[in-house]
This record gives sequence, C-alpha cells and structure tokens, in this order.
Amino acid sequence: MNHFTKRLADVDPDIYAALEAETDRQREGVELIASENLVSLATLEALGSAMVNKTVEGYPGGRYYGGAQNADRVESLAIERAMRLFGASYANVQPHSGSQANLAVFLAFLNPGDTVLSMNLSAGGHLSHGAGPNISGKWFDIANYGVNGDGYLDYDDMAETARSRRPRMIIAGGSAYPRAIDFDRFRAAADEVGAVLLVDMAHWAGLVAAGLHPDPVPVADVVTATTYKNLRGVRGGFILSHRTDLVRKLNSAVFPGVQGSVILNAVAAKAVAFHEAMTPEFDTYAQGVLDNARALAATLVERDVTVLTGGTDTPLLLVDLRPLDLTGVVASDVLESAGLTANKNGVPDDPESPRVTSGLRFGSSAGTARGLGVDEFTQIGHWIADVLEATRAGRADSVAPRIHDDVRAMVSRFPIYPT
Ligand code: DSN
Repeated sequence: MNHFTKRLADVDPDIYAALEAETDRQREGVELIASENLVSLATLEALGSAMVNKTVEGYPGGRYYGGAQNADRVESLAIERAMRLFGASYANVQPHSGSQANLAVFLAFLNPGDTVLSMNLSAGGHLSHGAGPNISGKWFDIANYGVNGDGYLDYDDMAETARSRRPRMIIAGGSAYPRAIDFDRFRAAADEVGAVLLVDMAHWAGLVAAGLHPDPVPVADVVTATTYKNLRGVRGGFILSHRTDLVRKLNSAVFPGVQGSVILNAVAAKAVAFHEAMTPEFDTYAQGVLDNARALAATLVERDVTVLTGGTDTPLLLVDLRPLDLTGVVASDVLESAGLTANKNGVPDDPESPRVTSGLRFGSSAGTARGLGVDEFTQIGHWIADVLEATRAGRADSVAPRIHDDVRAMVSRFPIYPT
C-alpha cells in the first residue's frame, strides 16, 4: 500500500523541498541562536520512528491505553537516565516544551492571583516566567528583579523584593542572562518568605550535566529545562527535583494537569539525548561550548562591541548595540545575509520594542556541535564585528556577501548529516 512505501519527496514535493532547503541552510551557515543546536542522527531516527503512532496517557505502569509495553520501556529509560544524569530523585520527561514544564510547575504550587518573583524579561528572564502576554503574566501577580548597572543579577534587590512582596514562588534562570547564578542566595530568599524555588536551567542544562556550571538540582525545590538547547537533543521539556515528596504533585500537574497524551517519539529522542549526555564525548563538547562562547565574547570585546558583563559563564552572550547606533532587527538581518544566524534580543532598559530591540543574543551550542573550536569562534567574532561596522558605514551590501562566502568555506570543513 502506497501509504507505507511512498517517500516524502513523491507524496509532498513542496514540503520535501522546504525540508531539504532547511538542511542546506543549516549546512551552509553558522547557527548562533542560543536556543538552537544540531541533534545527532540517532536523535533524528528516534523522532522519525513508528513510536509516533502510539497513544498513551498516564505514566509507565499506569497507562490509560493498552499496548504500552514499549512506550513504558522508552519512557522509563528516559526517566532513569534524566535522574542519573542530573543526580535527581524525580524526573518527568513528558512536557512538550520548557514553557509547558513551567506551566505544570505553576499548576502544582500556585493558585491564580498568587505572587511570583522572577527575572524581568528585559534583564534576561523568560516569557513563561510572568511576561504580560503569557498565561503566567495574566494569571499571576508578577514581581520582578533585574540586573545592576554592570549587567549582573541584583541579588539584594531580589531578596528585598521577596521580603516586600512575599511571593509563593521565586524563579531563577531565564533566556538571556549570561552569568552563573548563585542558587544559595535564591534559596535563602525563598526560605525567608516560605516560597517555592523553581530554577529554569534551559539554557545551560548541558553545562550542568557536564559539571561545568553550578548545579541547581540539590538546591531548588524544582528544576525545569529543555533538551533542545545546550543539551543538544530533541525539542522538548522536562522537570527534575531532589524532593521525592513532590512526585505525585508534579506528575499530576503535567498529566492530567496541563497535558494529555505523551509525544512518545519525542520522549524516545529525549532518552537518546540523556544517553548521549552521559558520555565522555559530551563532556568534551560542553567544555567546547563554554570555551567557544568565551572566545566569541573576548573577540567582540576586543573589537569594541559591548558585551553585557564583558563575558559569559554559559553558552550564551548578549550584545548591546546602542553604542553602535544599531538596532537588533537591522543587525540580525544583515548578519543573516552573511551566513551568521543570531536573534535580536532586548537588553536591560531597552528603549526599543521587542520587535526591534537594541541587542543581539549569540550562543555557541550549535556551532560547537558541528566541531567549530576556539579558532573558528574567534574568526566568527571578527566577522560579526566586520558586519556591524559595515552596517554602520552603509557598506553591508558589499561586505555581507563576501563574508558569507568565507562562512561557507569554513563550515564546509565541518559537515553535518550524510548527504
Ligand atoms: N526560550 C526561547 C529562547 O531562549 O530562545 C525559545 O527556546
């Protein structure tokens, strides 16, 4: 029957062409978006398996559908591996994304109207931590902490705001804060007011796994993360805790609280990501991510580009374009035409709207996954600085294509996926 034998190229040439073009785009450019990575072929196989057909609800050993033996095996392995990788007593691998994981944690601990203290979005926080348009911002009373003039998290302000607003939950972590976070300061602030401490480690979970970043698991009540950023795996979320007393509360918050059936092929791919992250190769990769992010930051600083806090402890760094009189939207568009893909990003006290912004966010996770090292990331830093200079001088149209040729020549030495 054709349904089981005809290939995508024949069934749907339009979608096939777009997917091929996307693989080529990834092949021929340097991916610097901090939330992206390049997964292994093994991960792609797990995602494309027949497990996509299986429907289950509930948890291994307690499903609401039959024929779940292989699903149970896959999910149990994913749970065991996540717990082992991060030294946690509890793992839930079902959240479809980091935002879903956060929503489940809110459901477990909060009622609508409760106060939550989180990092301001413009200081590097995340949409799902209480931004106005997000369900978290609409349903909860959000208090924010931010960063000092030097770009570092203002712990005194965080603790003082906790005292005055008495939140039921404090969130540490975000999506654009480049420095390691002092989780003990957060624990102390949470304990002082009896708040639950949630750490969202989505952007540096891989560094935590490799022991290259402070570990929030023993300190926080709950930790959320994604597998698809620095962990180099499939798009999806997960939840960890060292507290065994939270198992029922957190499990029922994910299902049936905020999700129904499990995306089992994604859970299989998460298991693969956890498996890969337990190898010595991954430790080497994670060290490379950190070294490369620091090399990129150092090069930009050397070229007089303003890097917030002057560097990074994570895979990401944030550039303030205001001293260059450029906006994030303009700079990211020109960089893309040079084969360097990054995202526009707000910076603290940004006068521009989120669609424009005054900043750029860069990440080293994807470039490192294809084998780029410190020499290449230093070169990338120079290319970025060249593009920004050319944009200011009105010469982007001639400079960007030339750099794109150089980018293509460099990445051709670091191939991805069989052709
Ligand atoms: N959390 C968003 C980001 O940091 O880009 C999407 O994963």
